[in-house]
Amino acid sequence: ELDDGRASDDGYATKPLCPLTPPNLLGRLEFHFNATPPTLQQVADNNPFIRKGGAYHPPDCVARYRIAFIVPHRSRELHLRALLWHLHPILQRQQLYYKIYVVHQAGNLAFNKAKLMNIGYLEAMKDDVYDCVVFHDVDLLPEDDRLLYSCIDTPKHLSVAIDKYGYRLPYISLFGGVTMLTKEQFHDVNGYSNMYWGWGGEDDDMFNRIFTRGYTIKRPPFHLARYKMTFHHRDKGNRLNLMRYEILSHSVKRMQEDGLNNVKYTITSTQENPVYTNVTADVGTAV
Ligand code: UD2
Ligand code: MN
Repeated sequence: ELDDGRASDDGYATKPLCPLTPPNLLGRLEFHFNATPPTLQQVADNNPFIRKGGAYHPPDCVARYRIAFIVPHRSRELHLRALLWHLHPILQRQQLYYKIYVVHQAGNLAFNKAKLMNIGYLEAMKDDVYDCVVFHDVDLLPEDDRLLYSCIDTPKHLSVAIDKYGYRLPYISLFGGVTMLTKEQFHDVNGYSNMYWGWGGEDDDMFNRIFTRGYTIKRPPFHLARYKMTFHHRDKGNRLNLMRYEILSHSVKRMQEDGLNNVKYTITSTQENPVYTNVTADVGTAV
């Protein structure tokens, strides 16, 4: 541990900066998962250079970014195994300094994805020093490793073309799925709203926050920003939120007091597993 809280100095004094274009990318990836994706043990065996808790620091160069991956999660174990199996090799080829935090909602009451993302961010920042954060749906698998998980000067929407939506962007202000912000940008918008219980609205709320703060969203080109969504039905405990438009209509007025600065939760457990860190949180219930 270094003075500034970094988990590793990753050879800053002796190694060159990693190249802008990683040298060992494969391009378009052919894959499909059957009913049983690889086990966590198989993921670990397939990724011998992953550190405890699902972290990686490129051995030969200094990564340009330090990235916390936040995956909101509850009872999608098979999706999680597929994601970890698929994502770890890509991120290593991209020469990123990263760690994967799976934020698991305790109990079986209404799901609050946005709150889990705020919690994951705050807990990750206690764990190490990061430049930016990726929020990643557990069921989205990138189809091309030239789609770089690199942070840029504006918030970035990565899941532009998803198979489930016919590889088209459903609407122009969509900011769900896989997104990426710098630490500064995320603080500037006060993180996500904590008020969305059940399915929907929290991503559009984030779009409003970003827009209000004067950012424009960047999207990588369609032929690279492709994802497969693992098949699923709507989860139990994540019913369509019928209040979402009502809450959304006040999103900008609320943003200074609803977000990162007022998120209330209790951490039930934090576990550094071999290929990911699991943070289980009690997020409470709608009041
Ligand atoms: C869309 C958005 C998603 C989110 C959601 C509305 C895209 C591509 N995705 O996803 O980002 O805004 O609509 O809330 O635009 N989850 C669990 N367990 C649960 C419920 C949810 O793990 O019981 C997590 C998991 O990471 C999942 C994510 O929440 O991928 C989004 O839920 P979804 O997959 O049911 O919703 P979907 O596909 O409509
Ligand atoms: Mn989904």
